[in-house]
Amino acid sequence: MTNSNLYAALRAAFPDDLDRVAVETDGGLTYTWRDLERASAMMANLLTSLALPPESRIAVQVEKSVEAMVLYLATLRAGHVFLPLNTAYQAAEIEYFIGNAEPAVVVCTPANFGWVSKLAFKAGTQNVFTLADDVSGTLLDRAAAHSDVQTPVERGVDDLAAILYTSGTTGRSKGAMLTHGNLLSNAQVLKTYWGWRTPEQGGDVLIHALPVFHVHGLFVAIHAALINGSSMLWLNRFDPKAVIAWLPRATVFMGVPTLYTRMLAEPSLNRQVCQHMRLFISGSAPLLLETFRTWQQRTGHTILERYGMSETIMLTSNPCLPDARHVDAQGMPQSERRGGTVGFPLPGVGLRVADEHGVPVEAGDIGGIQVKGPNVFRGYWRMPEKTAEEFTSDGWFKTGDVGLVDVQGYVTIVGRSKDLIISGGYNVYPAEIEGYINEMTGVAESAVIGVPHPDFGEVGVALVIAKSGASLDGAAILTSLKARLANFKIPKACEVVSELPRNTMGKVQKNLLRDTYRHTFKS
Ligand code: MLC
Ligand code: AMP
Repeated sequence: MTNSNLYAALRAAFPDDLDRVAVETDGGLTYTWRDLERASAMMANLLTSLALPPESRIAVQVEKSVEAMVLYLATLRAGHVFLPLNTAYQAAEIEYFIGNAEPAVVVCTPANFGWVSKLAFKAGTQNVFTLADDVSGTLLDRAAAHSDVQTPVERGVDDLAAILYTSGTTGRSKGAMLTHGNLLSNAQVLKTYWGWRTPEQGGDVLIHALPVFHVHGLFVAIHAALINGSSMLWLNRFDPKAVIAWLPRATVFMGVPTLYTRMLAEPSLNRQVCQHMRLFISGSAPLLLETFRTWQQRTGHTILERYGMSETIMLTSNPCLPDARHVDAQGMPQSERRGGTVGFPLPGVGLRVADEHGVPVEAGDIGGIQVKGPNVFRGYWRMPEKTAEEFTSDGWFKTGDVGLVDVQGYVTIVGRSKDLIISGGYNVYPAEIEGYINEMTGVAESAVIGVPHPDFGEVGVALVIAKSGASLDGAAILTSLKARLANFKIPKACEVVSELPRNTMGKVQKNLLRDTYRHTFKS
């Protein structure tokens, strides 16, 4: 039997010369391919020494660092399940994730050790380590005592590799279970589709500026670099000036639209600094046509937009060659990268658009996007009913995105059937925020809507009705939310109103509210 452990496939792509630099950080650190191999072996051996049952969850809430990536690789090697958590999550959010996932190991920042370890021990976790973003912490201290040689544990394609929590439109967050096969198949498809150049072909160099606790930074970016033996220029925090300064040494950049708008605000972004670049990739949120065009004019590059989600990794992508003047190896003209679209379904990914009865619609007609393929997740962690609800009877996953496929096959996303705000590439579920607001003293009801925002693309605005006789203050509501929820979930404005528009069924008409408040942050 061949070992389908994802790490084995990534490792097989490392360059022959392991002493070459694999990662260089903006903090001045360099890591060779040998460093990645040895450090992840030591951490994997530490995990193995804990004698955990197979597929134990390793929950990780740490600041971005190369060591955090190494911990991910070590978890794969040891055959356990990586469970990354956004550093913005606060105690109530973390308590839920730990209680739901029952991790065998929790890794947190030294600063959070006090409260995180208390929650973890209460939930039955026996091992809590710390990891800081300055190459320190008990995880590294303990790993240092272990051998730097390790053979990746045998895993099959259907074995779990990671759980990513994604909030539900109703109820609590759901853990999307991704397998070694899901992750590897997607990485292999993107390797070819995006034309990654092997080290022998001159190699690609990726600027890694995204967080490493979501699909984009953790899977798409890291897998792409490792499975191509490509080196990374690594920033622990996105900084537009630092990215621009690195462009002349790089060939590929991946970002959410906010990163592109922030870079466009820098006068130092011009054609010359982008000359060496091969590919600018955008995803996780809609890229405005205005950004797409302005980027083209300023840099001479056409951003490649793609579409994916936690449950499926990458689904569609615009073509690798930027315009129709290019021909393929058979001399056939290529399709161009088309702004406002997310391109074509990736090879192996089935994508169809269905009406409200689940019947596939004609090309050009709008409906719900459904997908199928080796990239589609195994289900939601311990939620078989939720899993069943999200799949059609013939096995298609309902993405909750609304869109169309045109006659040429381009996919366009026009909206979402799920009540979701995507802010700077992070998902915010209004139902969760409304739940917190509704519990506050004096609140009768609330509605949270997404409105356009020049920096984050979309942000939340809360509209709150007071109970009769109560007096409420929007700013105080936001302050109270800040103490309890991750900062990116906090609405950017809160208004106390006397009523909310409703339809005949009594349901709040959020579309009308979105219309009323659409100019709150944009003229
Ligand atoms: C920070 N803030 C946000 C926010 N990020 N508010 C709304 N949305 C966000 N995304 C808050 C801060 O807490 C702060 O509030 C205020 O906004 C200003 O913060 P900032 O200093 O400007 O933010 P910064 O730290 O620079 O972060 C912005 C960012 C970050 C864009 C760099 O949000 C980011 O890295 N986004 C990428 C998300 C991502 O990787 N998504 C991929 C998901 S995977 P205060 O009150 O504290 O001042 C996926 C699948 C797929 O979707 O297809 O890829
Ligand atoms: P997440 O659950 O965080 O993985 O977010 C996935 C969601 O992000 C998708 O269901 C889409 O709604 C959205 N998304 C990802 N990429 C794009 C894109 N290029 N354009 C529009 N929406 C996107």
